[in-house]
Amino acid sequence: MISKFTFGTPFNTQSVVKELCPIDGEMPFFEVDTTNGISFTYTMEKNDIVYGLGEAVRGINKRGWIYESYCFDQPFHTEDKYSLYGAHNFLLIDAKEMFGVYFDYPTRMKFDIGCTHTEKLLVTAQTKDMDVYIITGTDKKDIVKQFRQLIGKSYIPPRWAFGYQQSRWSYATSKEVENIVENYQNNQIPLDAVYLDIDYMDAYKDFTVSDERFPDFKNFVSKMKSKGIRLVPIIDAGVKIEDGYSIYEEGKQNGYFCTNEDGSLFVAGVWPGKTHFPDFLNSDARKWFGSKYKILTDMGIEGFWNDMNEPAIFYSEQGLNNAFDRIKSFENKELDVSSFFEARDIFNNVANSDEDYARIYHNADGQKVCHKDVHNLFGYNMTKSAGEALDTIEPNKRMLLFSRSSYIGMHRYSGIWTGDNHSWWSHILNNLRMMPSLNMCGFLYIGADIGGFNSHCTRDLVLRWLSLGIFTPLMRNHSAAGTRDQECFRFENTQDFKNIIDLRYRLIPYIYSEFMKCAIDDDMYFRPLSFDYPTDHIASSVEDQLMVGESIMIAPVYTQNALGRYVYIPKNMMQVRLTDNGMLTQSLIEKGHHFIEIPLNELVFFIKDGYTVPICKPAQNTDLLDTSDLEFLGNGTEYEMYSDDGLSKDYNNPANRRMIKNEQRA
Ligand code: MIG
Repeated sequence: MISKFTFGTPFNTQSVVKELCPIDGEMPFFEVDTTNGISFTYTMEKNDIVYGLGEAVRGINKRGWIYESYCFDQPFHTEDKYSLYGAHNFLLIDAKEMFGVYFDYPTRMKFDIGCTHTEKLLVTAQTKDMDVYIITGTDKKDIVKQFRQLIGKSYIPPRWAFGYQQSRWSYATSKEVENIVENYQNNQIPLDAVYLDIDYMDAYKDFTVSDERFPDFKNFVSKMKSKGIRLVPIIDAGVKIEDGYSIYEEGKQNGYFCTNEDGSLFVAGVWPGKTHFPDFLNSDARKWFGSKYKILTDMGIEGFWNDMNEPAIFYSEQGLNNAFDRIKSFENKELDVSSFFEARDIFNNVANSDEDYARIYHNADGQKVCHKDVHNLFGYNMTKSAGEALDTIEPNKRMLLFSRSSYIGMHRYSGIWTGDNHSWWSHILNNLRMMPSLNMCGFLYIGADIGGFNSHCTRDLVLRWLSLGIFTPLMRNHSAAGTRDQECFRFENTQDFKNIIDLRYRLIPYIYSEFMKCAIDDDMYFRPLSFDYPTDHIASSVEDQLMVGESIMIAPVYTQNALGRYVYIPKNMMQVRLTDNGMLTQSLIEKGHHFIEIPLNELVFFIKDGYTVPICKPAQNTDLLDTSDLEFLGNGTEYEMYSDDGLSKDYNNPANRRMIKNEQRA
């Protein structure tokens, strides 16, 4: 059951799709105080678990830290951070009386989950204009399903987006892209897509392609496609200010850009230099910006990633002027330690500043709103602009789309990637832990930068990270400029990489089928163990294993130089091992704790007793995958298989779902 409570006059975020009548009465579970902004207090028992918050640092159980919903370009995903790029205000409290709660509030919100006071869950905001939904149900899966029905169906990508994808900031010429593809193909490592980061553009101008570095782009796109490779260009939020650049001219003429309070256009420094931000809270501006994606789809492009849409601001004109004024006041003065640090921080604090977010204004279809009051909706609406446009441009064809910044509601238009992580071992674990909480919030097409974005990677890190990555719907290796090359063919013995990525392709019948069933039925593809084994209190505290689809449990290695790892088996399972010669073996493993040896060139996962996983033969790309000739892992006798053409949108056709028999068993 879902009950809605309305406080003040909420801004319509359009994150929910069901109109509920607000209840005029006291909110259950929480003590509400509206004397200063708003605060909600819930008292937790010692063993209560708090799930949720989507994209965030730290554990699956969010207890013991403060989190803040405030979309932020955060390149250091360390434990001391409060926010990343998304704002996902859903919590699931696993207590004697279990419930879910969603705070539909478009700007900064704080969740102190037993940090200040061990037993208090304290949610606060500076203003009280919001809708709050309380969800009760029979169990955790049921509560999440009800929430997912409230917020609407998840975005579904084309099937080729389940293939392995290679990215880097940046492949700056068509030659470089060809070289990447050739190396993958020569090493027979499967590959479906190559990403174009900001250097494909002409001077970082959205919807342009550099003629010099990518001559005859349309032909190049089709040449790559004939090799089974899709190119996926990046789109940034800021539009370069440049006379004669049509996007800039049109936006200016029609009033489609964000302004300052006095109506003059807000200027932000980002990659192209000085830019304006399209006013994504304005439906005309959204429609206009979205229509520009056609420039690239007309050249054969079938997928995009939207970046810098928190929005990230390196500097604003005013912010920069203020910084120069302030730094001048330090000149020729004798600085003590604290004023030295103050001076040093002046320029650090110019980027993504609250002052700038307070300077920006939107015309939300006639309503003038300050950006700081709706900050978390910007990336969401940029991506909505793209998603709605792509649906118009190609009504019968799925397009790949994912975004960096997000808010609940955006899951109906696209997926997300989890931003600028590091080539750190701990970030394999971060990757794993964010997946189920994102699924709770409707984001199903998700993944992290495999191998790590910032910092130099190592061969073993990339291999271990891939061993988790083969289970994430978005499986993309991406890295930052200036870091060590991390494409699979750069390392010794590429066969080890091939074996792991081949396994991903072998698993696509299962991964795709499970993803589609979860999208259609509003279920979670990734689940904490406690969702499947609710009465097992050890399973409830496992933070480094996950359920993947209905049959699989994963327990990836995330420490360097490890012989293997401890795995908790909550019930008897089949242990599946990819051996160093690329073969799969399976054997029964009993309930309990096990140390499992997993050499670097092997991979282990588990299948629930009585369940089945359909697999096929690997192929160089998804277009070449033959999914008609299936084999089966696990000891179940049948499997509910979803399959379709992977491209059209007839998801609910009952012919797509059928029971198939595990021939080896039945
Ligand atoms: O300021 O486009 O998260 O994936 O490679 C950095 C360059 C801008 C941030 C994205 C990252 C991308 C990078 N971008």
